[in-house]
Amino acid sequence: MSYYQPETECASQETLRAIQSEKLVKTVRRVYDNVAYYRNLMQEKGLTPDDIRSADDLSKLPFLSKDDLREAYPYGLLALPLTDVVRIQSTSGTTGKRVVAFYTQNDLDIWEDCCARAIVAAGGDKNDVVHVSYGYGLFTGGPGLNGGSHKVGSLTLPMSSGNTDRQIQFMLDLGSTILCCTPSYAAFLGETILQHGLQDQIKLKAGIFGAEAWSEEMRRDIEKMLNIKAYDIYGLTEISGPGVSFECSEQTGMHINEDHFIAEIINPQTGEVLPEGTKGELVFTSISKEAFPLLRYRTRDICVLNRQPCSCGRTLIKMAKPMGRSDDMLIIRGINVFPSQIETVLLNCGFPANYQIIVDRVNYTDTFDVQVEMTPEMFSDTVKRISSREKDLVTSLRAMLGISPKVTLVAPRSIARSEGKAVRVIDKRKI
Ligand code: DLL
Repeated sequence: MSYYQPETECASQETLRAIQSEKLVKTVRRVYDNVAYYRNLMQEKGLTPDDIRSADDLSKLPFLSKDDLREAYPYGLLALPLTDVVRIQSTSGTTGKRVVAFYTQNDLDIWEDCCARAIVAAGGDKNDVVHVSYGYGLFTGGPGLNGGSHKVGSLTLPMSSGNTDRQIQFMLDLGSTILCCTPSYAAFLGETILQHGLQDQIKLKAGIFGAEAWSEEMRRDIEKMLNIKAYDIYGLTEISGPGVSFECSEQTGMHINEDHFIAEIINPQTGEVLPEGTKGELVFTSISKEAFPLLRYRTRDICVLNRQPCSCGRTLIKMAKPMGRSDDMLIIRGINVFPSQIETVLLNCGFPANYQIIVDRVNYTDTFDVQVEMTPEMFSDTVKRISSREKDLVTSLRAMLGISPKVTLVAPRSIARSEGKAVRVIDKRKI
């Protein structure tokens, strides 16, 4: 088993807690002294830095939300003079004001270390060719994994997203062994490789896929198509980017880099901290950041934490795959629907994970349409067979969701492909 930084990845609980306490106390003091926005939030709760003596005092601190980041945009949460900052990244969100995150050189080093841990956990070392097809630029995916790969000493291919034929050409010519991209792009690359009959010529052994929700069924599909082991990676721009947590060989959740981030699970309605093993909203406090440290940042990701011993030897707590967001859950005709549930049904029924959910409101009633791509085999079936498949899918979706969508099977490759995060939901309702 290899580790990138075993002294922390495999440290005892006591050591990790002591690191967290020491760093938290320092971070709180620093933001109170340097960031008026935080000082006000703490003063509103009657808190001073002296009230935070260890990680056990974390729950006394106020939460921070995306709205706070928008309000403080662009420099209101910066904890250092701008002249000490060397990089800006930004969220991939398409609505509202973007969120910007700032990094000092030390912040970048730590972020890249986190990504290096993920690459090593996926079996990477200096002999590997790491093919990075996450977007580069403001999005953190490309720069994060690129930096991590450099730290590991692997040969790094900064492909960025798009131009699928060129991606595959480089993969073949340069013998890429580890692919980093969104799971939906990995599936698309897999499909294209199979279509061209090139599966025996690629040398991939592992993939590091994240930035969007994907199911276990989708993991198995990608693993089969590309003949690799597919690892999950999680992160968010506000907290640094990819590598906040990463999967190991056990593939039963992602280890959180606890020497840099303290995780909590809360009840999204009340803000109450929930015990380990309970489902709730994930909250992160960054304790190593110099430029943009966030205290108790509400991610809106619904998740579960678990500190069972892991066969890989890491002691870092694990988070489950996010199970949806406390804010992207669709409420259709009064029923809660998670896109991930629909994906699970589709894959279980033998459909590819290329689908789109279209929700609208007509005459005060919600409409709920699911368009699903057929495989080429299904597409050559008779019209009668296709419509019977549609009916079967409606039955399976109703069983899972408690509500019936209108299902339309569409031609293979007719749903627009994304080079970044897939657009799964089109909600046209103006509520
Ligand atoms: O998506 C950072 C990233 C890049 C992570 C590359 C992994 C790989 P944002 O654009 O700020 O940052 O989006 C963050 O994406 O709050 C989750 O809702 C979702 N997300 C990220 N990773 C996963 C994952 C990047 N592995 C938001 N599974 C987060 C499910 C994920 N959702």
